[in-house]
Amino acid sequence: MTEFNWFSRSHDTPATPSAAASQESSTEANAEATGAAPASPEDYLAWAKAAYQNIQQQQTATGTETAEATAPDPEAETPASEPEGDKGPEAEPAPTGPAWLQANAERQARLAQLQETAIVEPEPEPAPMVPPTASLVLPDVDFDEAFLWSAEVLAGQGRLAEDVSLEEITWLNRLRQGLDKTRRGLVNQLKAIVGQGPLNDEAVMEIEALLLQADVGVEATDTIIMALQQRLREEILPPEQAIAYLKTLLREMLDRPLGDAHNLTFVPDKDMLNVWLMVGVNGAGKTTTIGKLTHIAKKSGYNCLIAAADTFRAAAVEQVKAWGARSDVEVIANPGNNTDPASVVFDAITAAQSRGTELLLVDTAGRLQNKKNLMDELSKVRRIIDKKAPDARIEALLVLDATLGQNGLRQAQVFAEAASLSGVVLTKLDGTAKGGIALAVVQQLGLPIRFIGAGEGIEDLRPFSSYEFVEALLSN
Ligand SMILES: Nc1nc2c(ncn2[C@@H]2O[C@H](COP(=O)(O)OP(=O)(O)OP(=O)(O)O)[C@@H](O)[C@H]2O)c(=O)[nH]1
Ligand SMILES: [Mg+2]
Repeated sequence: MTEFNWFSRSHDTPATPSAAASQESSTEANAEATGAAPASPEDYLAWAKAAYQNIQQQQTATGTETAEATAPDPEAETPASEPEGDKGPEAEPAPTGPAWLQANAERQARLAQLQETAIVEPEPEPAPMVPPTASLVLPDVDFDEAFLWSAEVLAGQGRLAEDVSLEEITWLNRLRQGLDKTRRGLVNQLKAIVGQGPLNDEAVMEIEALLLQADVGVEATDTIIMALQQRLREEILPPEQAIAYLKTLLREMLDRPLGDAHNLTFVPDKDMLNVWLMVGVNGAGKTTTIGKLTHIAKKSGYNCLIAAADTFRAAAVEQVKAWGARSDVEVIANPGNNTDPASVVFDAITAAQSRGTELLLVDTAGRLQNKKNLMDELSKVRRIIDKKAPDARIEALLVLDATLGQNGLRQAQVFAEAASLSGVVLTKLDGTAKGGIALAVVQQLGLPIRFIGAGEGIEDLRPFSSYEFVEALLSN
């Protein structure tokens, strides 16, 4: 099997022109309906069962290998045929026979075993040290409502049941959980309002309030309401259909900055240098995002390097080095106080060019957009990259803390000018964030969202998919 690319979330097709490849995979990842999507609820259920069975088998298979995912192994490359990547130490011996049938019995047995031990040995064991890679330990998966929901979202995008991993399922659940509060507030009330047919003034005001509360922002809210009004004037839609229309509308808005379906997925090109410059205000999640991106990139077979260009705080270099170590990726830093970040970037590009690095991630110091000297420093970093790596594919990503809501957006324009932004990473969607901020971002900044973070763990970052996001935001 070809290598699983976690950026495109598909298996790499070797020797395909990259433009065509990304076009194709993007259609698959984002299209609202593809030929392959199941047609009926029964088909969805069958799909979910097949995916579940497959995941159980994957887990059983990796359980038999000596699991060493938590110990850094500088020699080991993730095997190309193993899309799962890191696995927690699964101490259970592999059972024989179909995993699907055995899963429940096994879980019961394990539970009984645990209970037994608790009686025999009432003294609580000292809690084991949780290793920093604890989030890599994959939990047992239940065939429950959450699984079914995730399966439906993946199937709805035309994904193949045998291609789906537990990580994707758990990630979708986490995203949905993060948007839980927003969704509860939105869906039922929206349904109640739009289900009444053409929107009267009162209804418009109610929807407006709902969207503004969800951080959608004034501009995007206006756009949504106008479109909804227009549609509901043409035809009275039952609530379910009105919500379905709203979903399409939101997806279109989220994908609009991408233009004519061009470059829907954000995949670093192989066999050439890609430089990703991460910028944003203090504490937005730049360094953490770099750690998570490195993890995805390594798992997808990229040759990576990190530039520690946050020379503002000594601890910043240590922090990014710790992240690098977790994925076994080298960090180029310049020891010494107050070194020029641009010179670190220069050194890192030199190193990247001589080593055939494919993805160079540049960590920068957090800065406020109103600090002119710091913004000038950022412009200089960007200029150095453009000059020193003219043949590289350069992306500048603004890392935005989603919990800041509209306040977070004020910074963007200045960053856009200093760093020539090409996209946004939305972090902390697991917390108090209201998901509507994603719509405000694309509407007000005109920039596509490229990744979303929902947690502090190494696995808690995913390429943005408007389909998944809108489902997590609006489905029951
Ligand atoms: N809950 C949650 N916390 C996050 C997420 N991303 C980052 N964080 C946390 O946010 C805090 C700041 O993250 P950093 O990565 O250090 O932020 P930064 O932008 O590099 O900060 P500076 O270098 O100081 O500008 C840390 O405690 C992270 O663990 C996320 O998606 N969810
Ligand atoms: Mg940082």
